[in-house]
Amino acid sequence: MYVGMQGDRKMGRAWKIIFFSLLWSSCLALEGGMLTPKESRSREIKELNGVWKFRADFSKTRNTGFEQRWFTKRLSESGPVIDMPVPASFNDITQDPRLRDFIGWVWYEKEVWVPQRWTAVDSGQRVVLRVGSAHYNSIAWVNGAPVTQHEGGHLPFEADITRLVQSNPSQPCRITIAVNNTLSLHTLPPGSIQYMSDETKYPAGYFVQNTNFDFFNYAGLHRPVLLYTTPKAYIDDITVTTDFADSTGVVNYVVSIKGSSNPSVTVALSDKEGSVVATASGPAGMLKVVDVNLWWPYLMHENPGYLYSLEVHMTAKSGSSQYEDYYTVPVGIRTVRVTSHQFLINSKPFYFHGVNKHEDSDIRGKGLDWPLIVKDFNLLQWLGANSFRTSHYPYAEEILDMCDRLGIVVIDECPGVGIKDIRSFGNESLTHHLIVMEELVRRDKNRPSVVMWSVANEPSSELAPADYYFKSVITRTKSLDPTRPVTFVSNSNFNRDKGAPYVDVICVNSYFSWYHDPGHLEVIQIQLNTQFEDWYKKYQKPIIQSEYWADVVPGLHSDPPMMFTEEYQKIVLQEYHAVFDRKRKEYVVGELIWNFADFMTAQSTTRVVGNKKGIFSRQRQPKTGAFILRDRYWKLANETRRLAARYP
Ligand code: BDP
Repeated sequence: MYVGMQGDRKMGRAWKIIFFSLLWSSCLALEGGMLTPKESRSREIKELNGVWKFRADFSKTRNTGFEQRWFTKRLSESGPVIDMPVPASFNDITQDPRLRDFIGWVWYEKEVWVPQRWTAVDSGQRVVLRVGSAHYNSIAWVNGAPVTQHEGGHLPFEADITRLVQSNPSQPCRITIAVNNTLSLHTLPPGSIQYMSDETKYPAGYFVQNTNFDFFNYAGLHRPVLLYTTPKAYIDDITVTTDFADSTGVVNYVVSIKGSSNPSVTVALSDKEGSVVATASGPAGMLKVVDVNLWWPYLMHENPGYLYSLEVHMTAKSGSSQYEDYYTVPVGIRTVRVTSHQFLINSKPFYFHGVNKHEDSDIRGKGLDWPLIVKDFNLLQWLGANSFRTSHYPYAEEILDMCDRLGIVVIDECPGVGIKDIRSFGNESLTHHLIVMEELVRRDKNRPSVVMWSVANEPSSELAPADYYFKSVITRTKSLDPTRPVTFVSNSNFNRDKGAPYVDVICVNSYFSWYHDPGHLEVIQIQLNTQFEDWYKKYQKPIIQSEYWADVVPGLHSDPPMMFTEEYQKIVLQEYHAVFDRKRKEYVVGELIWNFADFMTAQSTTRVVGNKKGIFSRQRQPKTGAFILRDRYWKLANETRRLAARYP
């Protein structure tokens, strides 16, 4: 139940009518592709980033915007608006604590001129509105007409707005997007609204949002919003899978076209220098690449992240019109395979030495920010990290583009974090989870950097319904993408975990001497050893230590070491690493520190302005742990490379 969506008694029905009339179109959403918008000879982009008009609906019901139909006119005519940057979370932009902690509908608006060459009725163009991510539930209008609804942050959605922009070319186009950050038991991540009805303690109508995850529920238009064009008959989706044998690479492709029943398709694969190395025609086929340059992870090869370019060219006739569309997808030729004790990339053992991250920074919250993105990749490379997990939701396409190019290996996680309540294991949640996995695979399926899907983080996987739930989500994910292993990240007991039988790789989080036996550094080795042995004996699957570590407040010192101090972090790392070094010779295939950088959380007695487990501060300055890891990761990289050279 969303705040502002409570049903007739409390909230009125205005928004519901809009929502259900949009349901049909949202059901169809997954029929199409979700190619990253790109300019080409046939496509143009107009970015709508910058300052938007913004209004939070502070009314008690949070429903006034729908009752008064704010989308039908300029937002400023509905009442006071403020400036809001896009992309950004709205929470940390103003000095208003009510906005930082706001739950309910917020309204964004931008007016934009659409070029005449796009709006002319005979332009032969489609105009598409694309939102990179809006957290959580969003409805978009163009010139007052509803165009799309999307549930879930972190993944893109779009709407064909051709008719609307063509019907009114002499006016700027008004884009209104309402976003609601309320989480329910059936959203991903789940959450719940708790009404505090005791008026001796709380103001009338007081409520809070409860969640079971450890990061601030930032909200707003988090990623770029843009308009792009395609011809009326267009390339809707491309799926690429790759393989190789000896020195010959294989690229299998499938292209789907919309807007024409008899298109003709040709594809050309070029190398980094732009020379065409293979061509084919038809909507599906196979390309062979002699003397292939494989896509290798960072530090595993002197030329990591090698990308070919697959240019797809479509021509189609519809009536008397001729359409032509071009789209280029980067292709990294590589394979991924899992054995009982190894994770193989291009048939060589790969060891994940990396981090878990968050999309999080001062002021921007979860808003996409290029300086931050490039800084983070510089830090990852400095650290010698070859991988990260997108804890705990899909990251921006812009970030994954960098991973593809630099060879940073990604475990791509969906927003299935905090699935704790048994009511979040029913059909409604499962159906939504399956849709989210489909959206995620559809978006990221062609990325060489993505080597594994993670369907959840630390769910209550010991509960009885977890068996059917995870069996369904994992089986479905594998059927969507048979080329990649699937996992979820567990902190359950190895014997009682109901989801583990279905995963390809065991990912396990543990915080020995922190959440368990706090202050007792001497228990780490024995407990970690037991953890690995237990899981391996039961499942004979490779294991990744997907989280470990401790909060550190830089500048705090204590010897003998005490929790939170610089000295404590060193010993935690030493103790964990001693066990990793023994077990990586057997079946442990990776270690991902929690976390790359300090990050914001909800306020609580255990969080001092956020979670302090970063090896970098939130401002990206290194703590002592970063230097220790740096030494280790570069050594591990050398070993992985040496081992790869020896491996057949
Ligand atoms: C783990 C969670 C992660 C938390 C971390 C912590 O997976 O999201 O931030 O604990 O408490 O259990 O620091």
